[in-house]
Formats: sequence, C-alpha cells, structure tokens
Amino acid sequence: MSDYKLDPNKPIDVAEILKDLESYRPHRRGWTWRKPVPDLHMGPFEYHDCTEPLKRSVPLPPAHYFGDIDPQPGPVITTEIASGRFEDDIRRMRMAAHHGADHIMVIRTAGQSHFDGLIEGTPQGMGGVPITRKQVRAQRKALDMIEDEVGRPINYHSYVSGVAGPDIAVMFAEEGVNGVHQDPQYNVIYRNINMIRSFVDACESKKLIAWAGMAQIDGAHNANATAREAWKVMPELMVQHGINAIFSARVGINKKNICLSTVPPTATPAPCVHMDLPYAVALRDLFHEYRMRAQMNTKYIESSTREATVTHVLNMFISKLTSADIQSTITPDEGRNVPWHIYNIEACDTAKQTLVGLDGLMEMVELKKDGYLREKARELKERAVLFMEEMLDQGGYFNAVQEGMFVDSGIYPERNGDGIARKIDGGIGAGTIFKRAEDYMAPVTAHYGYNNVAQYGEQYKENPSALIGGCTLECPEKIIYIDELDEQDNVNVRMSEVKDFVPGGKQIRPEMEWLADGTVMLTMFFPAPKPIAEAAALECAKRMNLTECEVISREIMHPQDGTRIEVKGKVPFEIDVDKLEIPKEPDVLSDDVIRKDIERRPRKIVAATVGEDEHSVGLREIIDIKHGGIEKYGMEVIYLGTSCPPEKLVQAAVEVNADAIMASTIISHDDIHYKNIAKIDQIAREMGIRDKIIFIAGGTQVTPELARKAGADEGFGRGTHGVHNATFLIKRRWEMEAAERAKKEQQSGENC
Ligand code: Z98
Repeated sequence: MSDYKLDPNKPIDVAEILKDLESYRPHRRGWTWRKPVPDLHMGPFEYHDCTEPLKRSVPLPPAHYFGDIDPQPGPVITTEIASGRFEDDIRRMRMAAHHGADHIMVIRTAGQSHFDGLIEGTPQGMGGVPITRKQVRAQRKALDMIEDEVGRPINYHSYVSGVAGPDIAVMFAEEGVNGVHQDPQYNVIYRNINMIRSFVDACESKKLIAWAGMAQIDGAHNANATAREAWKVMPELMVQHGINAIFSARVGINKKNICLSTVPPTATPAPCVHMDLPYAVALRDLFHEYRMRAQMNTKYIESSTREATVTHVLNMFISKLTSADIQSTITPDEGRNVPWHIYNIEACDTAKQTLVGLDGLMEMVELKKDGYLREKARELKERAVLFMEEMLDQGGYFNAVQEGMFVDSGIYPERNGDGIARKIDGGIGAGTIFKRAEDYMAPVTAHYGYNNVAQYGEQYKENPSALIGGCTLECPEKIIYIDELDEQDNVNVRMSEVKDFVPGGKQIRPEMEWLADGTVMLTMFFPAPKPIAEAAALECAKRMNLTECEVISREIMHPQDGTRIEVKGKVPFEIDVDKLEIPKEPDVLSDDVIRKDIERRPRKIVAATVGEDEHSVGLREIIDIKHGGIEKYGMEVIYLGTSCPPEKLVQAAVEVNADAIMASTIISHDDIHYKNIAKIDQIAREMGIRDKIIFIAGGTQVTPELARKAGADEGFGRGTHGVHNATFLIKRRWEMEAAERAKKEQQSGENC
C-alpha cells in the first residue's frame, strides 16, 4: 500500500493518488452537512450563521486586514468540476476545497445516461468526464486526503441517471460517493428512457442511496433549463419536486437528505427578486421537511463573468432569505463551454463572500406575512395543486407525460402545446421490465422489494447478503476492480504525454483546464463594432503567436465606439523554471506584530529628503498614515522637510534620541544620492551614534546593494511601501537588541 500523504507545501501528486487504487477503500460513507457555530468570533468580528472554520484554506483577498480569517457560511457550497480529464480535476478539487467548496459535483460526459452499463477505465470526456469506478475511486481517495488537509468533510457527487442507474448507484455506494442526482423524471423527459423502466430502476437506486446515507438532488432544474420561457414552469417544477421527494421518502431516504434542485426561474433583466422570491417562499411552504439545493438558472447563462457574478449574487440573496441548504456555484463557463480552474474557484469565492456578507440578515429583516409576496406564493401553490389534479384526471403521471403536460411553456393552467410528450410504451429500454418470478432471489443488501429469502430463514429477510457471507457493500474485497481497457485513451497515456510538466518540476506552461494545455485568455478593447473587433482580436492573438485562437466572449461597449473581446489561445512554448529570474518576496511582518512591537518600544524616526532634493512625494507616501505609511503603526516621525543637509538630519536624530534616520533621495546625477548616504553614515559615526541608530535610505533610483555599500543599513527602491520600511526597522532593532543581550551575557560571563 502506498504511504503517500498530502504535503500542504507541495502540489498534489496525482501519480501517487493513482497508485494501489485496486485496494483503496473510502474513509467513510454518507453526506455531511456543515456544523453551525452560533456565535462565532473570528478576528475582530462576531458571526451569527457561520459554521466551523477550516484548518487550512485560502481566505478572501481583503482578509489580510483582519488577521487572515476565513469564515465559512452555513450552506454547503457546491462546485461542478469536470474538465474531461479526471486527473486534472483532482488538482482543481484541492483548490476548490481551499476556497470553501465542500460539495464536489462531477458532471458526466454528455449523454452517459444512454450507456446501459458501467464504463471501466478512464477515457477522456467531452463536456464532462465519463464516470467510471477507477475515476470515482481516484477522486474519492484524493478527496479523503484533501478533507484531512482542510479539516472538513467533502461531499463527492455525481449522477444516478440513465439506463444504468442502479448499477451506478451500487458502484457509488461501494466507493463512498456522498451525494447524487436521482430523479426518474429526468430520464423520461430529457433522455427519452422508458418511463416504467425509469421508475422501477429508481426504486432500486433510491434504496441504495438510502442505505449509503447519500444526499439526493432531483432533476427539476432541467425544466427550467429547457422550457422556452423558464419562469412559466414554476407550478410544474413544484409538481416534479413533489413526485421525486415523496417517492424517495417512501423508498426510505431520510427526508433530511432529500434535496430539491431549486432554480430562481428568471434572469436579468427581469425584475428577478420580485419574481423569484415568491417562488422560493412557495417552495419552502410546501417542502419544509426537505432540503433545498439552490442553483443558477443555466438557461440564461451568458459568457460575461461580470453579469454571471451579479446574477449569482442576486440568486444568493434569495437563498439567504429562504435558507437554502446547498449553494451551487455553477459558473459562466457553462455559457462559454470552457471549464476552467479559475472560474470554479472564483464562483466559490463569490458564494463565500456573499453568504458571509449576508451573515445575520434574518435577525434584522423579516419576509412580510401578507401582501404581494404571500399572495403570489399562494397563487403558485394553487397552480401546482391544479396541475396535480389534472394529472389525476389524466390517469396519473405516466398518462400526463404522454399527453405532453410537462415542460410546456405556458404558466399552468395555460398551455402552449410545446411540452415534451413521451409514450408509455416507448423510449429506450421499453419492454424490459418483468414481474419478479416466484423463485426470484437476489442475496444482496439494499435491494428493493420482493426478494424471496425468507425460505432460508426469517433472519435473512433483513439481511439477505448473509446468505453469501456478505455482498460487495459489506465485503469490498469482492468488488472486481478493472483498471484500463483502452490502450490509447487512458490516464497513463495522457499523463505520460505531459510528464515534463508535472507540477513542482522544471518546466511549466500556462494552464486553464488540463496540465500544460498552454491556454491563455486575453482581454481586449477595440474602438470598433463587434464584427471588426472580433476579427481584429483574433488577428492580434495570432500575431502574438498564439495558436488555436477563439473568441470566447464579446460585449458591446457602444455599437460603433467600442467592443470588449475575450480570446483564448495556446502558447507554443514552455518555460524553464530554473532560468526564471524570481525576485525575492518582500519581507513583511503582519500589522499586528508591528503594532505590538511599537507598543513595547516606542520609536521616533527622523526623516527628510536630503541634499538639494525637493522630491518629497515618495517619502510622504512612506510616512503618511493616509497612504498606509509607517505612522499607522504608531511610529512617531519627525519630518524635517525637503533639501535637508545631512548634518541637520543626524543632529536632529541626536536631539530627539531617535531610533532611526530615514533619508530620501531622488536626484541621482553624479551619484549624488549615494554620496549623501555616505555622508550621513560618516557624520553619524563622528557623532558616536552610528551603532545605536538604524539608517535607511530610499528613492526611485536607489538599489539596496549600492545603498548598503554607501553606508546605509538598507536601501529601498521603486515599489516600496510603508510596511516594508516598518518591517525592516522592527527586525533590525530585534537584531540589535539580540546582539546587545549576547554582549551583556558574554561580559557577565567574563566578570564571573
Ligand atoms: C446540475 N448543473 O448538476 P447525462 N441527471 C440529472 C441531471 O440534472 C443531469 C444529468 C443526469 C446541472 C448539470 N445536469 C446538468 C438529474 C445534468 C447528466 O448522462 O448527461 O444524462 O447526465 O445540477
């Protein structure tokens, strides 16, 4: 067994994850909700609806002002990851987990619903990944390690849909998958799978889902994504939710794990909240025993990340007002069909930021109990009830589907006649359902319905697999693990093709979805109408030597005066990491540490621009509190102004007993800046204070090495901020104090 462990300071090693998969067993089963911490104190703040913080994570960008806190909101956060190569998705999962995702949904390659069995091996996917045992096992194994690293369980999820639904459900139960979409209506309506087959299969699938404690999400959102006018199917959506929810509960799934796939039915520029909120309220009224998974409406997703982000935030406002349990973060990638790392992560951050930003909202506001909101919600519920009554009149669900009642774009009871009609005896798998024979027997766990095991003894009724010493659910060693079947299309071949680019290695290429794919995105603006701008953008990308260039987004700034274009393309080279000139990261202490040290030992600093130098702007930036200068830490700065003679600067330092001298010089003609630095050093020596005082020099033309050579303790050039100076002043004083202590100890040693 490989003893590979994730090292927080190293890239995840996918090759290690793939080792010994045949004997890997998942750490746990079942879905995990976040743990609320009602009055959570983090940094300077108190949170009201946040959950247990993570052990390791990447906080939101401004968090460094507040001690790098990373509060985690209440809802589980989903990200949908499936670039087509599961091995690359493993790295993305780790990034997403660090940004707050605890529900990793793996989108299947388009149309896996039509496969009538499990697929083995790990072929490359299109628009998703083929769901196979090896792929699931590898990703669950990686997530087992990632969840230990971040300190929170991560729910792994995919689909139990299609003709092979029950086979997939068994495999998922065996492999520790924690959440699934399961809804027979999806198969019927969108994949034209026979309805009797779908509903019978669903019994088996749901039984397994119940046994493994998975969370289940339904497929109702697809009506939203399909209907010509998505907001008009609201009553029908409630019916679809109702059918799958009660069906699942009857088969035995805990209602707390039955989730409705809810979608705000409108999109910009509709008056979204006005239309979506009553719908969300109606859902909560009808389905208060169940959970809600809120997702964006993918029908209206366009390629603008800005627009998608605002829509996402508006959607989450509804989620917050109506307490969604799982928040999806489906990204504008859906609109561009470019499943890229950065957009998964950005959308997770958008969710975290919005939901934490709305923390405690419901302590301050309340949804009105009467008026438009409640009347509209009631109207929607009534329409849903009428829909169900008509279904009964039709003779039940199957007949209603046959009559085209579903995904009709009229708001029920209005009908547009554009619904999706399916035949009861038609579709894939029609005629494949037979009544179980008298002597039918399947000695397996989590099996639905008549099983004829009592003949061997009553004790087997609850535990049929005891007859064979346990099935694969109890005895995973009975699982037959098949590695790769296709010699060309498999993970080993794909990884060997990019072996020179293994993360952490010597060669690197830009990447958007697959290791070393070389893909970059360029944003451009042209003062021209869209067609010209598009063509010009492609031409630019080509002349920049990018290959496979494609426009992925265009936004009109003005029909004639300007267009914004985003282009993707590939760079035809790689970069040798060893040949890169990597500048040293500036050394900075945290604001807290600096402040505390100033409290311990107050500092006075004399500062001026020296010689005949009137350029004070840079120095003021370093000093002034308004620009984040060193005053903000409580350092007292005695500013002597511009063109200060070196003697005067040192004299002032003596008079006020300063901790440090700060000299700024911009003029560099005849090396006057270094000459003045040398002068200050010289005078300080003559006055006997050089070994007690810190002397730093700065200016746009100052190079640290040359400033030190001229006599300063340190030099600061272009790009310096107050914090860099403050850090140096503190650290140098620590060194001086340590040297002082060592000297004293040595002296007292000698005296003994
Ligand atoms: C989501 N953003 O996951 P095939 N079953 C159900 C589905 O909703 C889907 C599939 C199967 C969406 C993603 N949903 C779209 C209930 C897809 C996909 O093999 O393509 O049919 O599986 O919420």
